[in-house]
Amino acid sequence: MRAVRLTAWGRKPALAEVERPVPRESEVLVRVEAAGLCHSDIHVVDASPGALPYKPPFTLGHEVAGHVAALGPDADGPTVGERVALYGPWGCGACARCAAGRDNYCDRRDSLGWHGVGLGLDGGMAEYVLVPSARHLVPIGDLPADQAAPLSDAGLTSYHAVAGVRHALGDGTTAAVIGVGGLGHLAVQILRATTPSRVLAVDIREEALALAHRCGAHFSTLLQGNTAHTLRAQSSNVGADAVLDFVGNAASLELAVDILRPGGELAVVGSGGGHLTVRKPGVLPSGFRLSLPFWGSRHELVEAVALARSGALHVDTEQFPLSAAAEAFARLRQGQVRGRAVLMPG
Ligand code: FEH
Ligand code: ZN
Ligand code: ZN
Repeated sequence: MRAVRLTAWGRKPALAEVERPVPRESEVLVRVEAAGLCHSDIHVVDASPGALPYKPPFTLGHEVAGHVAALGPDADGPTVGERVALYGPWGCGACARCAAGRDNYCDRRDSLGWHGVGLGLDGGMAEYVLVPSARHLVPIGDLPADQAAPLSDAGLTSYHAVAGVRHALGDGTTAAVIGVGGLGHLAVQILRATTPSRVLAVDIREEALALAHRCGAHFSTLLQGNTAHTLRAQSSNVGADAVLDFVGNAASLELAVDILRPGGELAVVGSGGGHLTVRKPGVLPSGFRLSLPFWGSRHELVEAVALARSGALHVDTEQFPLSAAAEAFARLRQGQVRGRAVLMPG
């Protein structure tokens, strides 16, 4: 079968012919219908030797949807032909967090040598992917594959970030989303669908503001010198009850703490290299809580899929055949992808 492989650190990912895996024991073989590209894939491809615990070669792709092609003799649950999204942050499978479907916070995450499917283990940018257990599969029904695949990371990560601050988002509250890209445009929709909050959106690109508007944001603005003042005015002059920062650089974090209401929630999702200094007394809003959400739980993926099937969550995607993987990576690197780039192995 064809697969997009990272063969060694420092090499470009390349399409190669590898053997189609055979499921053993509780494993499940999934025929891939779609695999999304994520900025984390660029970080993986660009990593210097030793920076990540992974050992190439392996197949990339951690946002995956398809249908069950074959089952190992001990696999139970899905049937051949059933359409599924892959829950991607595979943990050790044995700790309390994994047992609760929260592999994203596996107690052994740091000693595994991988971070999930396509992240140190063979992933879904291929015709088939081998899944170690049926517990990593979430039924998607007739959801189009280009929609389902990005839900498994972009959708799930956004859903998890919103879920972590939802307790602060009752009637009459305001939520701010900084960065309306592959994840942020989903967060706007998830906030609209699951909270009564007024949703504000910020980005540095005009076209992202148009996307925020299409996704249901009540107000959107470019990041400029007076943006904090503008956003405060849009939140009854008290500040936002929750800020979701999908950028995480110095400018976005500065804006986040400027617009956060005392006692509010700040979720930093983006890994843009910014930092916050915690000091009391200091300039940070009193009583605020900070979260650093990573990916999400299996149950949250079930909920994100349900939202998408109800029509409340739509992913902007650009589709590429598997043979155009190099072009898709290049476009992602140049910031030229609209929404999420998705490989369709066909
Ligand atoms: C995966 C592994 C390591 C860092 C970040 C990621 C994300 O793409 C998952 O949300
Ligand atoms: Zn990712
Ligand atoms: Zn675990």
